[in-house]
Order: sequence, then structure tokens, then C-alpha cells
Amino acid sequence: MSNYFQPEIETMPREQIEADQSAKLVKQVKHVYENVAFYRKKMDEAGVKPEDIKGIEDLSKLPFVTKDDLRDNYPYSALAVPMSDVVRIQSTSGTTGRRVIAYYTQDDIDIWDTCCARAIVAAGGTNEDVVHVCYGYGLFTGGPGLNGGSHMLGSLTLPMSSGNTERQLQFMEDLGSTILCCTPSYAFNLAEAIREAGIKDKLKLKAGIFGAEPWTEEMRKTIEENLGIRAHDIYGLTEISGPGVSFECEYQEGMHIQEDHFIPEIINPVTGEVLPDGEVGELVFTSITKKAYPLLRYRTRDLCKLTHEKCKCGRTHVRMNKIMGRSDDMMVVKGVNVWPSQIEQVLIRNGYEANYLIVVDRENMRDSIEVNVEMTPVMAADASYDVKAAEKKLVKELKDMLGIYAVVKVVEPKTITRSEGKAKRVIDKRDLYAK
Ligand code: DLL
Repeated sequence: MSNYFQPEIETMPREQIEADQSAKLVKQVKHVYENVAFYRKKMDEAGVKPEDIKGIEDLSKLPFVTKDDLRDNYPYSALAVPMSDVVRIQSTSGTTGRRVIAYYTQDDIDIWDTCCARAIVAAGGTNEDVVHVCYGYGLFTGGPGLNGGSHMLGSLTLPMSSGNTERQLQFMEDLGSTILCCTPSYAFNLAEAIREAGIKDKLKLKAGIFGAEPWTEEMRKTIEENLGIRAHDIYGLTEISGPGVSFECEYQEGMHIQEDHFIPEIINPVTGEVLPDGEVGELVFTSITKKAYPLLRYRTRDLCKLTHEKCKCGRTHVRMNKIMGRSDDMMVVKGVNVWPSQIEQVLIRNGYEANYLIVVDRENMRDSIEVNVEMTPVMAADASYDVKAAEKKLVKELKDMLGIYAVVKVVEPKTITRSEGKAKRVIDKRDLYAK
């Protein structure tokens, strides 16, 4: 039975992790300074020379890189090797602006695959598993990343890509898929389809590796119950490589960041100050081994906190908790900060599933927020279920959670569009007026 747990790396003592990171950082800063023009300019402007960086204690001397830096330098931005060394690109979706293209050498791909192989092992995978990958393939990193990790581990890999739910179910049943890899919202939709097809007992699923979008503990519980599996979170972003930058082990108590490749920091998003363990702030990554597209102090805009506490699994790599939102996800409605995840918590706590759509609008200078949520099939079949009373209860609980009044509409099952990849759960019509 092959395994891709690498104890010599994944359970390394802290001093060794940091010594290894320091040595890699010094080399990486030199590589970036010599080969990435916009970053050299940034360092020069900040008055920092590569020789000033002697180890991780000097990391905070380096300037941050933002998505705007990468967009402004499109298409090559941080490319740091000759094109002849590059074997692949991946790209962000470009939904919030111009796309970012990330470049990989073969070694970079091997590093990425290694991280994904470790993630599959942490979810209980071996080469005897059937890994069913229904993240999108193509420019999106989800499909290629988990596909590569599964190959490295030697598991049977089903490169399903997203969509065509009927075919997903057929392969799951016929080939005995054991590990499901997709976005949590698609896992949720698959669970619904499996329930309708009445085939849950015929499936061999045991674990899921779900990421690429925020999901709550409440949603984890629902997916685990509906599919009869353990659901593991996995995190990553195109700019830093793709999925596998961090992932959960069997204890599901935060995602282990692959510190032999990436140095994390948490900063105050307004001041840039580095924050200690336990404080929520913006996650920043420095990639210390990637060669083609190495980013130093890249601001992810994702909000979370870190812990260096020892994990029960024995892995010593620092853990990040579930992403609590993005600094650009937060909506200001009627002057109050509102996170979609807060709304989701209230809905799921009340027995609804994650089929909802939030619409924010503005009329006569006044903001409004409307939460549309589907009743579950069980609610719909229950003659005593009272829609008006249900809406009233949600309005009250949302008011307690958010501090503002939200209109709630409980709608019929299957009336809100399902997603196959990353779910779109917020429409902020005010954005349209701003353009
Ligand atoms: O979503 C990479 C990925 C693929 C991760 C498959 C996990 C699984 P991008 O499309 O570049 O890359 O989007 C990156 O997605 O900055 C987060 O805001 C969000 N994100 C990714 N994983 C998680 C997660 C991929 N586990 C952006 N929880 C990131 C919450 C996540 N948000």
C-alpha cells in the first residue's frame, strides 16, 4: 500500500522548519530580485537589498505584492525563468478584473502535485483509493492539482471535471469512487442528486476533499451526513500554485500549511502590521521553492488566523482555520459589515440547506438586503410547515446576528440555480450602479 505521508518533512521540529525556510528564503529573494523587474523596483523603492534578507526574521522588511501588481504587469508579471523552462500555465477566473496567469516549471508542478498527494493522504487516501475529481479542469487549478496529487500517490484517478451530474453518479457507482474532490457547493448538489436517485447505499465514498470557496462548519456537517463521508477542507490559490497550499488532516482542526514550500503571515489588512497567532487578519504567502512564478509576501485578501499548537496527528506544520471570508467579500449594508457566511450559519442552523441567494440593492439612497432560501424537500412535503412563520423566524435571527433588517423569502425547492464549481451566492446590484 503506497502512502505519501512524508514524516521527515511533515513532522519536522519547529527549529528545523524555520532553518529550512530561512535558507530557501535567502535564495528565493535573490532569484526574484534578479529576474522579476517589477519586484526589483519595489524592493529598490523600499530600500531593501537581497543581502538584507538573512532569514525569516527579515521577511517583514520585504514589500507586499498585491493582485493589482500582477494585473498591472499582465501577462508575464512575476515570471522569473526563461519561457523555455516553463511547461504549463494556469489562470485565475478573472471574475473580479483582469486574469492573472501563473507559470510552472516541471519542478513547480512536482511540488504542487506533492502538496496535493499529501492532502489526499491526510484525508485517508492510499493507492488503493479511487479518486473522483470533479473540480473543473483547464485553466482552473482544482482539476489539474488533485489529478496530479492522485497520480503521485498512485490512486486510480477519475478525471471527471465538473458538471453532468448524471454521469458523475454513474461513474461513482460503477467504479466505486472512494474519495470525492470538488467544491463544497457541488458536493452538496451531488448529495442531493444521490438522494433523489436513491443510490447512496450502492456507493463506496468515504471522504471528500472540498475547497476553492468558503464553507461553514454547518455545511460540513450537512455534507458529511448526506453523503456518509468525512469532509476535509483544502485551500489554495492560483497565484501561489493551486489547491494543496494547506489541507486538513483526520482531526479536521484547521488546515496544515505546507511550510516547506510556503511561508504564511497574518497581517492587519489596513496597516500591514504582522499579527500573532490567534488574531484574525489577512493571509499573506511567500513561496520559497517555486521557480517560474515565485511571489514574495503576496496578499491573498483571505481572512483567517494561524495556530502553531501541536496537532494530534503529529504534523508540525502551522495550521490556518477555515477561511472566514475575504476582505473584499464583506458587504457594507446600511452601514453595517455583513459577511455571507454569517447568513449561511443562520440558515443552516434552522434546517435549511446551502441553496440560497443574497441580493443587495439600493433605492433612494437606502440599502436593502434580501435573502432567498429554498425550503428543503422535507419542509415542502410537510403540510404543517408554515412559510410565513419560517420567514419571520429567519428575519428575527438574522437581525440578531447582523444587527439589521433583512427581507427573507423562503422559496420552493430547486428554484435557485445550482453551481458546478464555485457558487455565486451574492448579487450586489449596487456594484452595477457604480460602473
Ligand atoms: O480556488 C484553488 C483551489 C482549487 C483550492 C481547489 C482548493 C480546491 P483560485 O481560483 O485562484 O484557486 O481561487 C483562490 O479561492 O483566495 C480563496 O478566496 C478561495 N478559496 C480557495 N480555497 C478555499 C477554501 C483555487 N478551502 C481563492 N476555503 C482563494 C475558502 C477558499 N476559500
